[in-house]
Amino acid sequence: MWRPDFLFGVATAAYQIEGAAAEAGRHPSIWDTFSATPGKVHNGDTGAIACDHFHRWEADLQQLADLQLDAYRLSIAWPRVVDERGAPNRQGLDFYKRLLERLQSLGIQAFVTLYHWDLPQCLQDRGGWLNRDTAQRFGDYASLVSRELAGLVTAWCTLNEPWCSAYLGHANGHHAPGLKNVRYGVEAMHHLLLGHGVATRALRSNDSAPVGIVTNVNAVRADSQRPEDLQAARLAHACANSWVLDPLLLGRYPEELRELWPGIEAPVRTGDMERIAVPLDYLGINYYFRANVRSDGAHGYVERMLPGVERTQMGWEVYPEGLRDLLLGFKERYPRLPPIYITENGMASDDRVVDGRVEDPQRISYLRRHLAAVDEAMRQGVEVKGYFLWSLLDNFEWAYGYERRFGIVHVDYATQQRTPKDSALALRDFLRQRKAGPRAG
Ligand code: IFM
Repeated sequence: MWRPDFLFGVATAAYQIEGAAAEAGRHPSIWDTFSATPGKVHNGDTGAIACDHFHRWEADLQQLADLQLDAYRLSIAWPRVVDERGAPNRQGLDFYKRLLERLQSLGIQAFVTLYHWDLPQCLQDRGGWLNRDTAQRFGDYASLVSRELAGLVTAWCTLNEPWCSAYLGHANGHHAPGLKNVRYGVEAMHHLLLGHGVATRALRSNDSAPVGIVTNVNAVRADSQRPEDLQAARLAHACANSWVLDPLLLGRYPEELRELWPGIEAPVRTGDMERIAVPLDYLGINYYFRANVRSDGAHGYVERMLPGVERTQMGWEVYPEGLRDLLLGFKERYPRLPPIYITENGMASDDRVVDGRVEDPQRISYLRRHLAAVDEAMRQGVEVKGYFLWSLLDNFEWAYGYERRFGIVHVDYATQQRTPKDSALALRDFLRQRKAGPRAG
């Protein structure tokens, strides 16, 4: 059922696993500041140690090989490779160089994200993503790492989930830097997307690896067939999906944003939209759940939890068909849709080690059902080239700290002991079979 060149991988992000927050010249990011602020992260957790991957990376990469994975999606920590004056930090660059060389020698393809939310605090002090200049600084950073790491990367990704950086970080304050103003969210989004355009050009001038961007998408359900709830669902879809995809693939922001946030406009200057809509070599799609929405009685929408549906530890509805439907919808809406990778999909559960084993049957079933949804979309003509499970390891789940466990490998944070969960073993067996022969997978 899966073409031999279809990639199966897992994903992680620097701040969520590396730890070593103040080692080897790394300086603080907005997430160090935010997580150290009382009340921002569950239990006061921070990424200071996380999975200690900075010191344990060799064993963690061996784990990827043991699980028979084709590819690994990781991110580079900007404040680890560039110092506070913008100069290269050799120790940080060497860390990633060694890591990528090891992946290459293991035969594992590297998908490298430049920005998975850890903006250097020193740039935040100058306005962060509200300052247009940050897009240029992002381009400088992209230029440096692509010069240094050229030839070691299978595919570059500029930004991970700009929606989360913009909205959760600047409009509702749930994420770093913790600002709460929709106008800021709209401005930050524009500068993030501009940064994507600037970085894409820099990456392409130094390396021939494909360049893309990763966006999170949600399926949306209207709570009823009442016109106001249907309208609410239309606005929710525009906010969750089209806000990022329209500028990238159509070169304009969706009209619905004006209905949702009257009087708020992105700070677009001449030439910006052309830069943002630079052709992509691939699009990364992160999918987790469906949201059920109804009218808020004004011009917005609110979420109402649907009763009686399957949920994960995050409280997110499990709805695999949503992934298929979104992919088919994107194919229809965007004539310039590039090939797609599912760059994240997975679930959190309250996993525990019992007698050396972690049973996580819901995750195995989740994985199977979402892969079936991807397969269906492919059969109906969507070009999907790979699937990355979130995540290799249990890790720092942002505002939820370490309580939510997304890994297929369990981490005991007191001892840093890793235990592959049943889902990891099931995936390994599936991939082993697939590699064994054409009739197997
Ligand atoms: O942990 C995050 C990841 O950093 C970005 N995408 C969603 C995941 C689960 O919430």
